[in-house]
Amino acid sequence: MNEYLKKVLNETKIKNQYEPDFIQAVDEFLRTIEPVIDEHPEYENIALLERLVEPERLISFRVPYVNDEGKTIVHRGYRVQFSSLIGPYKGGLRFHPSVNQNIIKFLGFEQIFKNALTGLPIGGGKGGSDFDPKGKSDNEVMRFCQSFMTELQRYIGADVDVPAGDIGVGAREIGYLFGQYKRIKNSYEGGVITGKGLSYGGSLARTEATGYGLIYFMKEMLNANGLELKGKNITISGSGNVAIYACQKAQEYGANVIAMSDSNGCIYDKNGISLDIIKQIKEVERGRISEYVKRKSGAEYIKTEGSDSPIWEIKTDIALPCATQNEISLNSAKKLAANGVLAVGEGANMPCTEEATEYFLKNNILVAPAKAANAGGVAISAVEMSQNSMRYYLSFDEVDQKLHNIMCNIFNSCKNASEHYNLGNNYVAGANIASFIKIAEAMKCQGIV
Ligand code: NDP
Ligand code: 2IT
Repeated sequence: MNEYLKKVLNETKIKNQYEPDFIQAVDEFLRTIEPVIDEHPEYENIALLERLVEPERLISFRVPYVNDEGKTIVHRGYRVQFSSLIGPYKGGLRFHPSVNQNIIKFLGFEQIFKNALTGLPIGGGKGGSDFDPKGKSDNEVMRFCQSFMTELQRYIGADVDVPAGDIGVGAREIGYLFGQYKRIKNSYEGGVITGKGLSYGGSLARTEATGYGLIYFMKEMLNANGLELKGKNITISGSGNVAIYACQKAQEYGANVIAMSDSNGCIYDKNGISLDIIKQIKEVERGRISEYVKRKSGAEYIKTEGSDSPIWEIKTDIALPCATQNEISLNSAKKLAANGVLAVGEGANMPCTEEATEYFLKNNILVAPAKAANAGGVAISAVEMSQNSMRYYLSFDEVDQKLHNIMCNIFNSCKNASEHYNLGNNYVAGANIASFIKIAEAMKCQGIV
């Protein structure tokens, strides 16, 4: 490895020793941009990489709320404002018990490059809390969101930092967060948050965007490699926002989605998942996926035991991890490969461990990397922001068409970058290189800041 890269990576490991996921994200990134660093020895003198891995700002705050029993509960809130190089900080909020500084920083780091790939003017940020909306009443979720926003509002704004949803933050939470922001500011600033409801400033097709975008990217990637989506068996982990709309678009394109999951287990339905049942369980009832087998004959439920999800043991052509980070271990990667998987599409952020990604690439399994493949959500968030600025709405088809173009452009950027550096169809490296070139150029232009 190039000496400068080695030095930055070592420093990152020392400075952030309690943040393994952040180190993993930086490690994977730095390894792949080596050919660009080799061409630019001048970057070392301006500490370009040292600045890149250090967030512009990291905010941590107390979030107290009163639960339905009258007890006061205290959570921790975060916002990392990683990079404002090419636009206001932009990225989702995650509410999940596993959230800590490490998780928020890895997500914020990834977001810089994902957002750059969209070609739209958005910087990188991320936030969230260790609050778990699961099992809470609507009133509890509302009180928590109001408390969270009462602090967060000091740091955000349509031209400053624009949050959105992520795990545990969907339409309900965004509504409560926006309502409280507006109440405090006494001003309707639609562009301060995205993923808003359609009745108060949201964009058509934002709900679908990440999942649809993943499938648009996958289709381009398969076609470029002489394969097609139609008729393929697909397994999709998770059954939240990304998983559901990936399933919908895959089915529209004639693929057969045979399995989905949640954190407790997976369902295997070889005749094809009935998405209406999944939507009813997950979007309406907020229930567990195990319910599915009670409503659909011929389907099987397999409980998760241990750390690996059983979904990766099912034979499939295409695997779409759409739940969470590091959900595909080396062990799961080997099982997928042994069962003949052709392609992996990362709907979640960093869902494959570094060893798993390496294993796939070594075994000629195509990988659609998260930064590129799941960028459709944030891209349409940016399109929501522009509609809010224009005080105008685009139709569903107009937004969907933009999404499709953006995902095709992103695929081409990854492909061109990997081909330019003789990396074949390593789109993991392609995505990192294409976005890094853009970010590095902006850093050079803006001086030492
Ligand atoms: P949701 O909260 O809607 O759904 C999350 C799904 O993943 C649920 O099925 C959940 O199961 C499962 N899951 C979450 N954490 C774990 C875990 N630790 N182990 C196993 N399963 C888990 O979130 P989204 O669909 O919005 O997000 C899914 C992924 O996609 C995340 O990695 C997110 O960062 C990424 N992403 C989201 C975008 C968006 O626009 N929403 C955009 C780009 C990426 P359970 O209900 O049991 O917890
Ligand atoms: O990871 C992501 O890109 C998101 N959760 C969406 C971010 C956004 O601002 O829409």
